[in-house]
Amino acid sequence: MVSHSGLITVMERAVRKAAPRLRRDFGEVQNLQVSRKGPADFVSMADKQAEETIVAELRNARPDWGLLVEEAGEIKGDPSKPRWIVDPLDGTTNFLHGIPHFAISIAVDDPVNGITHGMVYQPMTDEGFWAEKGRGAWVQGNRLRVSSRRDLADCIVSTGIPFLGHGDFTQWSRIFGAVAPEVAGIRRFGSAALDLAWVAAGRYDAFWESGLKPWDVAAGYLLVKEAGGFITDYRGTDRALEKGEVLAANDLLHSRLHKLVATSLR
Ligand code: 2AM
Ligand code: CA
Repeated sequence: MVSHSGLITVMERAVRKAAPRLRRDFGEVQNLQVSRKGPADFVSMADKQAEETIVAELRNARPDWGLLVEEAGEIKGDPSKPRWIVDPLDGTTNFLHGIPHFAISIAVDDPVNGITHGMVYQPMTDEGFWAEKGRGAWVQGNRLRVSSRRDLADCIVSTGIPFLGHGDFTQWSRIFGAVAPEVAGIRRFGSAALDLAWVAAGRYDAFWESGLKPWDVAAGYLLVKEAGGFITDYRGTDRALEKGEVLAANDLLHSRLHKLVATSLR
């Protein structure tokens, strides 16, 4: 088992505190599927509860740090200190539909060094993917490494499809039109944080999505990098996080996919 810094311990404690309640609420959501009103209000409560638990735990550990959180927005802290970036429930739509594919995402954003720590925790499988800048990416004590597939024809590529009128569907479908005929499969599982963690774990060979928020991407961004992958925006620059536009892949495939993406958007 690899040793990690105290910050990873703090993040782990926060996700483990929020997870049992999320699991219980998820069980309840499955019962509510048949009710006429549906579980929407209940899920937004579950989301808020998880956020409150996580924020309380992180603030308690580092009282002077700021936070950027999906529901509560920006909570100011000492600007010379790092801040937490938190998504208490990534994959809310899955949760709402009783689909057990969602995660908690927490990252540390340092004013000088950028994202230095990241954790994506999947409550239903009890998998905690974490990374520390310069110290690798890990899950359950095992080092993560992006896949070594080099033929697009063998690859599974994950994506996020623009939904409910958000995002640029024309752009997405152009990229899809260029990538889909070349690869073994495309997946849309609905949690960007887990998509990135799974690229880091070599389960997916690549991932693309735009219109993402910092809390969807921050932890997964570091996981991919520390697992030896490449993560850029669609132009191939290092601004994926700021732009919320992500092309992530193993080191052997990124430039080939980037060419396909660039050509399709020309
Ligand atoms: P969320 O679950 O925290 O909202 C995947 O496309 C990303 O978009 C997810 O990380 C998800 O984060 C966000 N998202 C928001 N609304 C969505 C929807 N209706 N369907 C799919 N993803 C959605
Ligand atoms: Ca999210």
